[in-house]
Amino acid sequence: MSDFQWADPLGLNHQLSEGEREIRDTAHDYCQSKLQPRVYDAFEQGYFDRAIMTEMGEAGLLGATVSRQYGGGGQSHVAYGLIAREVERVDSGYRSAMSVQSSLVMYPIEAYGSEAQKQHYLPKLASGEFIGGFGLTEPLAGSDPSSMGTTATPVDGGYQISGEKKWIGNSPIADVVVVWAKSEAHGGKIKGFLVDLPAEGFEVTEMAGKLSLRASITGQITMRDVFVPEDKLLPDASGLSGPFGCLNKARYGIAWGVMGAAEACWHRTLDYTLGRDQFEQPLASNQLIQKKLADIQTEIALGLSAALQVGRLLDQGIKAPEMISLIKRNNCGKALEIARTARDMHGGNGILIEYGIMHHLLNLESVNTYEGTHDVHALILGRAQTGIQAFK
Ligand code: TGC
Ligand code: FAD
Repeated sequence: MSDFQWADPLGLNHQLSEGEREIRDTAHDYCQSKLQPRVYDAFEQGYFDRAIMTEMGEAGLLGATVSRQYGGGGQSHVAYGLIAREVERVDSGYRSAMSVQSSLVMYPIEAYGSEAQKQHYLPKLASGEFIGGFGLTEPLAGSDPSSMGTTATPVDGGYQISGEKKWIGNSPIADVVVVWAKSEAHGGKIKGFLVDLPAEGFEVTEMAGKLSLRASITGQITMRDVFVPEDKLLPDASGLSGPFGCLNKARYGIAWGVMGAAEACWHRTLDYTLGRDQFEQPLASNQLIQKKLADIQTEIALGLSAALQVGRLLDQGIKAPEMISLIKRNNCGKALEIARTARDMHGGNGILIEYGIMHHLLNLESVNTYEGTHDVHALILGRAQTGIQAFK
């Protein structure tokens, strides 16, 4: 008898530790029982339920890799990836909220923060009592964050920050935003500042009109002379490697997450094509349909294996951002193609939200773009091969 399992063709399950399976199952149960029932309304109405963050905190899904000493999960990178996969199986917007909190807010505080900052923020972020945002992108600085215009000017007791940030996940409901700014007191180097909200001069407008990631909340920020005390500067981050260090973690999680969205599309499509007859036979009995199912299965199995491999290397302390670019780019691009194919295989029903495909397709357009676009990651990989910088 073959050990082959169609839903886990390369035996990912056998590669996981007992603890990793446990956190995966906890995440799966929470996501299917609590998130899945509310996602279609949330997507249609463009609504993020703030209670989700406290629920995720209670389930131990926030700050999975952050030390237990500060309220985090003390888990492996693989465990974090498994959580992302389960959350994104429901919706990329919910995974975004989790990723921003875990990788883009908790991680920099743990990696670059003072002891007092860690003790003050991390337990509250882990429980979901606090919500965090990460402000790097600006209206005029997207793929090229080095061209940011936001500045921090030294004043008595701290800094005054001025500038604009665009596309900042969680920011309209955030208690703290990690703002990246060029600091005059540090020779114009990029530094990270913890801005507690509300703050005078700090305005957030919820971005309207998104046809993607509608179940997450995104803001545009204007800062005019926002005072940030000295003890809110992240002491151990300097230059672009500060924000990029956070992006490494988030991009890695996304590589797992999008495979969850792709798996959801795959499983629904398999059920649909087995259950729907055309020309007096199930759609699934056609060679063209089976080929598409085999292609989807193959890409997901390869994408998950690659994510697992990178996760294990990260757990061993290997630092290779290019590896992360490779899996972020590949898995996002493949997940997007899979969602498009799955939508097509559902015929007209594929555009109806209750068939559970179209929101993934629309979401994955954003996921393919944020955290470094598909092409920007190609340029990172091209530079690593050729030694030639092709960005400019
Ligand atoms: P470059 O010259 O390559 O590097 C400047 C400095 O940064 C260091 N560095 C890294 N450090 C750690 N990890 C990485 N991945 C790093 N990449 C670069 C580098 O060593 C250097 O350090 P130093 O000390 O020598 O100064 O910088 P560049 O300006 O040429 O950058 C090029 C490029 C295109 C690779 C980069 O700018 C890039 O990745 N652009 C994409 C921007 C991006 O990803 N933005 C994400 C915004 S946040 C977001 O989208 C959140 S959505 C989350 C969600 O909802 O899930
Ligand atoms: P641009 O940089 O203007 O790129 C436009 C196009 O040009 C792309 O196809 C790109 O690949 C291409 N391009 C750019 N440069 C080159 C080049 N040198 N060579 C070839 N092609 C090039 N940012 C945050 O800081 N925090 C967040 O929480 C956050 N959340 C987000 C949530 C959503 C829903 C979205 C859509 C974005 C979010 N972002 C966030 C911003 C995101 O990271 C940027 O959108 C992304 O980095 C791309 O920047 P841009 O949109 O300005 O596109």
